[in-house]
Amino acid sequence: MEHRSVQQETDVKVLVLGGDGFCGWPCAVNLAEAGHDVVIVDNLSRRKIDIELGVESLTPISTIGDRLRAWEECGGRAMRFVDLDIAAEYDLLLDLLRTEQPGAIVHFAEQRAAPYSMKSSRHKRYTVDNNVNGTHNLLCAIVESGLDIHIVHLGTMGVYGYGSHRGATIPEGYLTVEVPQPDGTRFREKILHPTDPGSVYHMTKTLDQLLFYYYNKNDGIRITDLHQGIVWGTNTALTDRDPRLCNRFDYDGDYGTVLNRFLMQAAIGYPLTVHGTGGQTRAFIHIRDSVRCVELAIANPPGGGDKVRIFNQMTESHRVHDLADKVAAITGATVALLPNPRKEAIENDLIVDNRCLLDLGLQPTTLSEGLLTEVVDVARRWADRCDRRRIPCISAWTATQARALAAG
Ligand code: NAD
Ligand code: USQ
Repeated sequence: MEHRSVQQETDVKVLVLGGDGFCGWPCAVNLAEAGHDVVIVDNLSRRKIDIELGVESLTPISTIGDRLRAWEECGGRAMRFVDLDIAAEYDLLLDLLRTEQPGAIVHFAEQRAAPYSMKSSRHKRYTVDNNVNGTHNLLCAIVESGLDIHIVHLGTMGVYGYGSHRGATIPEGYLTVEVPQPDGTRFREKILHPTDPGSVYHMTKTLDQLLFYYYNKNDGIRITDLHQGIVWGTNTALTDRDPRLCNRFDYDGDYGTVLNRFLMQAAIGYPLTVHGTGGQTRAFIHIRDSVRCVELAIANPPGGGDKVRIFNQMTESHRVHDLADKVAAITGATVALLPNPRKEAIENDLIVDNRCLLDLGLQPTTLSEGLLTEVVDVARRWADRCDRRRIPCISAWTATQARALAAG
């Protein structure tokens, strides 16, 4: 794939949808620091879900108003905030685009936890309604506005699935296939990589892909879809500037992701919660690289007429059990093999092509002992805020998994 020169666009008005969240907040401050005019759009649903689940971020996070004030007081370029539900308030979204006329929109605003999406029919329906309508509203509003806006969407590596790669490298979004014909000839075609979602949440991301494909083909919308791996770490140099800028740290059984959970569990002396045998292999990226990738994607937009650009936003793959062993070796934690609440392959390989972002200049931050220890230190500092009852993963994918969990 050909790219425009690195760092081409540096003063763009950017709407950051979901800019109050774990990835969105450090990304928003990073874009402001890079010289962009940033408007955060968020309905604060993630904070409301914390109330629903009776849990809080391990790190104390300020209100969005305090975050924005603190950012300015620390010398950052002022950002604005709009409280808007992109899935339900279409007219307000359209008005916002017409008023602000952004050059780019970073779209983080989805319900992003697989276990939360599997808790009940209500949670499944909410996740589909919120994620699919939000993405579709955004695409419709851009078409209706007539504006040429580059969408940078946070998708997931999970769209490819984790069952059947068998040593094959996962390409960046597209696959060239040969289709045998009845007359013995074959034709070649480049298609979207087949999807194989492992949860209702992951399924919504595969639906997003089709929406992007269609609106790009029909209306020429310029889109970069970042198929991101599991993000770990908490703060960046910018969110470290002031305690009021602190990023959230999810550790609970619904929203906590595997590596941050292991590091936090090690910090409080809780046996590391490996599901099944821990043979699951997943892709990872540090939060500092995640925000950098978004910056690179904005600085290097696709041209008019380009098809949806898909980057695999990950820097390394690891087996869950290997991660647990690594954390245990550094911290002395013990490892517990637990019944798996998910319906997923007990073991898989994962070889990923991630050359697009590397070519744009990403310098990967890999899993060093120093960075792992940094997260353990953050978790130790806030250990008294942890509610140990919220650590177990109790959201079961099917009745079979629920029975296995109940049997212990
Ligand atoms: P998050 O839940 O912390 O943040 C999402 C933000 O979007 C929240 O602040 C929430 O209030 C907001 N939001 C949700 N629905 C909205 C709506 N309808 N209107 C307006 N705002 C809405 O999640 P995150 O970890 O920051 O993830 C952000 C994006 O990145 C998600 O789309 C997720 O799928 C993707 N992603 C995350 C990870 C990860 O490990 N965290 C990995 C890969 C991809
Ligand atoms: N796992 C454990 N123990 C735990 C938690 C998880 O063994 O305590 C296992 C899970 O069973 C799974 C793997 O670790 O096999 C990853 O689980 P996860 O919760 O860390 O990640 P996942 O559910 O895939 O979702 C997260 C983000 C999601 C993002 C996705 C990227 O919540 O928004 O899309 O990572 S990816 O995994 O590449 O699809």
